[in-house]
Amino acid sequence: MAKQIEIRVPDIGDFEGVEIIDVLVSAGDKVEEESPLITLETDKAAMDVPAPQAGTIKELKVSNGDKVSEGDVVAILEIADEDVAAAEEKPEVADDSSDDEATDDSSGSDDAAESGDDTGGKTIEVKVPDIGDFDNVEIIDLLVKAGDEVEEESPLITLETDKAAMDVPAPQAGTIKELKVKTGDTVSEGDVIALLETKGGSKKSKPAEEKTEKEPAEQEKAEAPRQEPKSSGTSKAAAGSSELPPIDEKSFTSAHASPSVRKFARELGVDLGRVSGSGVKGRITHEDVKGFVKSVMSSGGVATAGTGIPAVPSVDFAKFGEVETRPLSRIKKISGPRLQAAWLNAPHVTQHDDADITDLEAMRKALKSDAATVDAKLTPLPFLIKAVVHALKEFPDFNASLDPAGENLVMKKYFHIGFAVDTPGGLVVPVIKDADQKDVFQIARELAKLGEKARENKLKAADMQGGCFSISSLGSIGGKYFTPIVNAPEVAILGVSKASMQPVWNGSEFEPRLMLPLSLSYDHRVIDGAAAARFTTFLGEVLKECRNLVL
Ligand code: CAO
Repeated sequence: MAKQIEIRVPDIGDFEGVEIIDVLVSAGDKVEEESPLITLETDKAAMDVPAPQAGTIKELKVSNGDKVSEGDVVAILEIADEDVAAAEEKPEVADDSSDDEATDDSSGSDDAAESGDDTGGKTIEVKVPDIGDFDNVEIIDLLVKAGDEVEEESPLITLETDKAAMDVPAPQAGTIKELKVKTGDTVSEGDVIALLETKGGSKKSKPAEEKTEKEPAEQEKAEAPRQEPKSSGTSKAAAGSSELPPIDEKSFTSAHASPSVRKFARELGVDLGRVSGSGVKGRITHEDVKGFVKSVMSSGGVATAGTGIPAVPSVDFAKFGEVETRPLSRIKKISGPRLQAAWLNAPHVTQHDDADITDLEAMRKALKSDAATVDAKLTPLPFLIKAVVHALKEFPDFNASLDPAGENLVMKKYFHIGFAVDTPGGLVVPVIKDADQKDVFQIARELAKLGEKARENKLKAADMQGGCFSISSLGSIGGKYFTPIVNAPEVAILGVSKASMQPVWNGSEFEPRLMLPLSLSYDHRVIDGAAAARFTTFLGEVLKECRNLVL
């Protein structure tokens, strides 16, 4: 008889309340055993929760953005009669396959200690898979420790090349016996990173063994010809992908994406190297892949949607004089693609204006000693954050984001304001959460705390998430007006330059007033020019009045 089972979040290490960044199936979908169902993302890595058996999704219990922990139910799976029977027979199937494994042992695989006894406890070496042409790649994160239980495809370590970060997943489910590497080590293809004791009686021990020998990147390559959609053109995806640019294996391999996203991209024939990631740390999500296909299709099959732009010609600078090559900082490598994605996806316009902050400056100076007693440094920025919150309440479209399909505006009812911090490693944007519920002193203290963490490279992912609107203040440095890049998927950003005394006509004479240059960049898909001019005018009035900016 058909049976229904609950699919739960497996052991995901020490993580609690992990965000679901992708729901990969819908109710009614048929899934195979091990098909990825949802993608979770911690501040360290993304991981998929796979289907424990083949069946049909009866009900999804979670949606994008939900937070889950080990044991939480994510879906109800209905298993057909024949699959129930097959599942009950599984131990015998595994027994049968052990013979094959024993045979495989003699094939020269150095994946270790494979006795052919599938009662469990085989220890195999987990090696760095094919990572393209990269050698001596740095390990930036260890995601497991000795003793941890891991599922097949769980990420074990994160490597970072000069192009992207990528995870090395577990080739099979099991227990980490020993880690052979540590953060900061450099590794190349074939290096052993861990010893894994595989789970006994594995339901798919034979395929898993194959995977051990062919790590994911290599496997993807092996699958590529089969999945390249050029010839058949029968499925919708295949028909579309015949117009997509061909996959460049090197850039595909080095793209920052989870195994399920890689598989999905292969199926559609999408070159991940051309897709900009909107996930944490620039990770490419399923939505990014879909968005890429959509943009290519809607532009007549030519990859002109920002990701397929012609390359800048490469120049041998050494021909013209002495040069030195310096690697980009880690922050720049991560923020660069995000800035580029924002610049290319959002049609930017910048509205400039001046705000009269003469009275605000007098008030700020008067409050400075009060601020010092509560350990806060009162610069103009906390007042600007309060003023922006007023403007966002008046113009809610500025406190919104376009949904991935570009058809709806997601209106946010909270006021989390990001602020750009210039650090030795590059630009980061921590977020002041619930700025509407804090007074300027609290905001000033938080700005100082987050600014210090940023400069010491100690910001956590959570410190930089959830922003609705950003402010980039160059006021302490100098200059007048600039065109900040919208921190997409936010729809607007306020650039602030250095205030200076200006002669302002008051109707009868010129008066010296302290004027603050404002530059509001906005995503013209969401914000019209008139709305932007209203926003900056309103902001200017709030700053000039300045009465409501303390509490
Ligand atoms: N006009 C005139 N003076 C200003 C000012 C403005 N718009 N903004 C700040 N100042 C003054 C402050 O009042 C302070 O002077 P006092 O000590 O006399 O009061 C001085 O400049 C230094 O301020 P600060 O830099 O310590 O503090 P802040 O709140 O203005 O800025 C922070 C904090 C984190 C935003 C800043 O340190 C920073 O990193 N700015 C750069 C942001 C950036 O790089 N943006 C570009 C992004 S796009 O590449």
